Amino acid sequence: MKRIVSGIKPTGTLTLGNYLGAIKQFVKLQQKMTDCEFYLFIADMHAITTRQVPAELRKRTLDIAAMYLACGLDRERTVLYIQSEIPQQTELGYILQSNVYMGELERMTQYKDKVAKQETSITSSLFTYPALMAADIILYDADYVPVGDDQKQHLELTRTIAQRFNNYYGDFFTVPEPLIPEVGARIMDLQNPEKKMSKSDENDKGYISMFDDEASIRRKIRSAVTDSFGIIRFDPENQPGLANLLTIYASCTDQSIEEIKDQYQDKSYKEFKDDLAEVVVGVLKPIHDAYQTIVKSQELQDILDHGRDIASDYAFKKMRKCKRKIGVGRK
Ligand code: ATP
Ligand code: LTN
Repeated sequence: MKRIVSGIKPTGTLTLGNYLGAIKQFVKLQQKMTDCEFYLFIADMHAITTRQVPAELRKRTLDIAAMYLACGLDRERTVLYIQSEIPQQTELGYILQSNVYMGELERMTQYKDKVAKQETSITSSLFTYPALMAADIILYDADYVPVGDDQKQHLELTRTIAQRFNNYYGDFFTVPEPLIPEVGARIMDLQNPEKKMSKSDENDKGYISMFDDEASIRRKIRSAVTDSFGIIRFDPENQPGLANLLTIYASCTDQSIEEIKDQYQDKSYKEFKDDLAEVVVGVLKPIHDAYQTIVKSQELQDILDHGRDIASDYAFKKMRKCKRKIGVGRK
């Protein structure tokens, strides 16, 4: 059986970008790829690469677990777990640090962007992050990894690391393939459509949180930056704000951008935005309602216990073999 693995960091709030770029794809893939197993986790060890408040981190970890389920993942076919509860993931992350070069890590744009934003107090784990991410994936011999566009480079490095390990020690890890959605892989900031919608942004007008109430969603869409052309067309270069809104519409409704463009050809931006707000509220409200029940439930705890046990079992066996391969410890 093929295995799909992906994770989300519990930093900041989940955004519409995380939903359309990642979680919605997981749900769609589950419907399409009925012969695959899904290993989905909350990447709390990645979250601490930047300073977190412990109580908030713990709360957000559960929030994300509940959100995964509220979005409609099939509970029977999902192994849902928390990264820190599988210590072999971190252990392999350390081993993989010895299979990746400084120059490769220095080229990672996510790292470079974060350094540019933060400038001081850059932790060494933020730098070595891609080794841990590679471990998250190859420990389980993932065949496919569904992610948004921003993770493409990390996935390429994961493949390089797996191949390098296999070349030196003999075939051992499956080399994974990324799965990046055609529409919705890069949802942009509503106030600055040149940069991706990010949950760690200080300006909350730029992103729609999955926890936003209806009024905030409507307000944020109404005040999203567009342009002065006044014509509804898909032109990311000259009308990036509008192109982003069209992408959000298409991704939420599973319609093509072409269809939506035709539908709104003679309409004003205001009419389009009002309808888009309804579409987004229509998607997020039922998820939010489901989340509120799930987050408090014992079932969530049981699912996470079960996920930890299944993932642990695989991780334990794979790591034992891995250590034998590389010659650490006694045989
Ligand atoms: P940050 O913005 O704080 O760096 P993040 O949202 O990029 O965090 P994660 O929460 O780990 O980091 O991302 C989870 C998944 O959501 C990844 O697959 C990522 O590619 C996807 N994703 C994140 N932002 C967007 C976006 N704006 N558009 C599409 N997909 C996104
Ligand atoms: N690095 C990713 C989150 C992440 C991930 C993973 C995604 C950590 N481990 C494994 C897919 C597979 C990010 O910053 N968005």
